[in-house]
Amino acid sequence: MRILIALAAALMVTGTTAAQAAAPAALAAPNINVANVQAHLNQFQSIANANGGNRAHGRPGYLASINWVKGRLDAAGFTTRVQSFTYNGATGYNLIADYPGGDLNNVVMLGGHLDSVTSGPGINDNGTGSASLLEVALQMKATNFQPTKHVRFGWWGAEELGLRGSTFYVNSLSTTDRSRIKAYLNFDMTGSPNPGYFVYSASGQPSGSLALQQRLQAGFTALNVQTELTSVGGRSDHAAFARAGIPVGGTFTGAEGIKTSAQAQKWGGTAGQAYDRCYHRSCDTTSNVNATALDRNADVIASALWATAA
Ligand code: DPN
Ligand code: ZN
Repeated sequence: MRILIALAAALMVTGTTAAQAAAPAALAAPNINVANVQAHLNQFQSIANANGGNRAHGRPGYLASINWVKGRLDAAGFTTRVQSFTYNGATGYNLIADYPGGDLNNVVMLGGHLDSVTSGPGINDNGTGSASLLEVALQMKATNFQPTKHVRFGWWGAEELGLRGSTFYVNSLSTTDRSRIKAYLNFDMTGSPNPGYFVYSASGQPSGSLALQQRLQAGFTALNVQTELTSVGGRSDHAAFARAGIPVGGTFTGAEGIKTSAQAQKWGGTAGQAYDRCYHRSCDTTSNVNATALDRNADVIASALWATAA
């Protein structure tokens, strides 16, 4: 909603009437209801609780997570596919979900990893990105979004063991199919409890996209949130796409890094403390999520998708 309000306000400042503003506003991304994202996080927590406390590669909580997300997407009319791979003697899974329609030669892809480490349920890392992507996907259908481009989502396995699932997916594509993917947006940790608002830097990695970086920055600007650029390098699944020459972007609220006092001034939270003190620990539960950061990032995911795929 805040993005819509900002858009309407901007139009009114330039003298556009409310009636005239209705048409462009209708093309704007929906506000993502953070309560829905939190409900998905509760599901991931329940899955971990029922499966030895984690959702890690090769453990039953991982496949249960895949099956649950798949069920929600199937019910919404997505075309889903589970891609299996083997790593470390265990079967891993990627979930690929295609939104029907759009130009198959112009694919916009969004993704994040669904696996946790073995030491905990992985709710901020990366239940948050996974749940936000799921809710954005469901809202495409709920709002009957009909983008020009084809939209595909990926939930990756075994990221925590070295980007295994996303790398397997990219390697599985033909050269032609790879070239059809015009953008890949990655979301890994978007609700850190002492959050920063970081956008992947286009210059900090191979094939980082300035257009995607600026689109994500614009999403935060519309919410009146200041951002910093970050070079996430090879630390998450965008790296597999970047290495294949696909333009990438993403957002991140921080892991083990320490919030500076300048950052606490502009973002609130606690200087001198990690963005996520429970990073890769058993305490990365549903209590380890900042709802405001989760909400803002989910809205930015939607705004970037609507702008990129429309
Ligand atoms: N790769 C993330 C993890 O799963 O541990 C942490 C991370 C995400 C670091 C994004 C930097 C940027
Ligand atoms: Zn992660």
